[in-house]
Amino acid sequence: MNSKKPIYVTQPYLPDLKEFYPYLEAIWESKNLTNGGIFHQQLEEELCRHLGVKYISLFSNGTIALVVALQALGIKGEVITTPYSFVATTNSLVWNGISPVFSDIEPASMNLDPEKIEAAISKDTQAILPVHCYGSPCHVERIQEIANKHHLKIIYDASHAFGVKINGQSLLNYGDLSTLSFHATKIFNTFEGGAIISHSAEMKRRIDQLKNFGFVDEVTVVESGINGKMSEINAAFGLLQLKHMPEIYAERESVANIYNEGLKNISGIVIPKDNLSQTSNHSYYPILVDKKFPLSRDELYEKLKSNGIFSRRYFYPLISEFPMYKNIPSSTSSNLPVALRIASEILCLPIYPGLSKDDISKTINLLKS
Ligand code: T4K
Repeated sequence: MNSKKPIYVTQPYLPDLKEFYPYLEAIWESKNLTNGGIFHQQLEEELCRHLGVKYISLFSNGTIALVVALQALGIKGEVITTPYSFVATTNSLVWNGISPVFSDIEPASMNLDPEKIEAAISKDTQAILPVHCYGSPCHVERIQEIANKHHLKIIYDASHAFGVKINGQSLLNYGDLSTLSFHATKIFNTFEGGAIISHSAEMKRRIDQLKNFGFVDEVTVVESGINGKMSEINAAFGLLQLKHMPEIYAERESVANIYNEGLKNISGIVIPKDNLSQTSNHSYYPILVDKKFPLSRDELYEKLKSNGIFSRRYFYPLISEFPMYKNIPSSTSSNLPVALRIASEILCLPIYPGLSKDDISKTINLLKS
């Protein structure tokens, strides 16, 4: 029952190593290591089918995918975004010389509150960069209405939203572009990796040029691109991982169901509604530790840690509290009261395929005792 091995917030899904050998042999045989090889092409095709999207461009990580998505749409000026995310979301703006403008989140989804976006729009605003935090869908239709009204682009940071469906289709089909992260800690991983989902062949072509230094052919470079290419070894691992997605989704769902049941009547522990949703990909298991709980969120975090359970405070501190962002006008606490409260109450519990029932019970029991 009391296993000594540490329990992390996540562990990557790794298929049997033997299953990977044939892919490695094929790479050794072809000597094609990168630059859009066969596994890269195959993974793009299979991901389009798996996710239900038209065009995907693979990247070496999710951060460079965000940086390139903003470049591809030619965004400048100001972009409205959430302070409640991993810091890469805002960093990608700054790497494009764009000024981030933080807008508050709403408590239920922990995503940008659409009703607060319009107040943040200025004459310099060119786009909105929301995050489907924990894979929980943003209010995509309302955000689209606002964007249409003010002629703004929308780029969704969908790093957590692999495989999430809404209104019978992929969540990734909303907005002008969506980006994914395939980092080791994500539900679908290629060790490191990422992607941009686009909706036209022309946009995909532009994105593919941008991630390949701006090359269109052997001797022609049409813009100042970057190197954001995914290698063959990462793409091959993605192909193998994709075969295992049914069991990955199922195992995550069963962990979430055990938590949902075990935590439902603990005073002071709030289970966000997306944890209970049939359409969640269960990429994270966030809970809120409110004032009714006998311990503060940080005390609970420490208690779990001293028992070998490494939960995480995703996302505390807010991005707007980091030194490089805390002095921008929209970072004031009066502008972000909901995000500040959620950041002070959030705790992400361990969830991953292979997490044993004993380890889940150990976590639940520590929250109950
Ligand atoms: N946008 C959003 C909304 C994101 O969440 C992220 C990434 C991005 C953009 C950028 O995408 P990438 O450029 O990363 O593709 C982790 C990840 O490094 C980061 O990818 C992720 N978000 C963020 C939410 O979490 P840390 O600093 O918490 O990672 P780390 O190394 O502490 O790992 C957490 C736990 O996972 C470890 O305690 C053990 C386990 N782990 C981790 C790694 C790396 C493993 O078992 N094996 C591993 O290889 O940031």
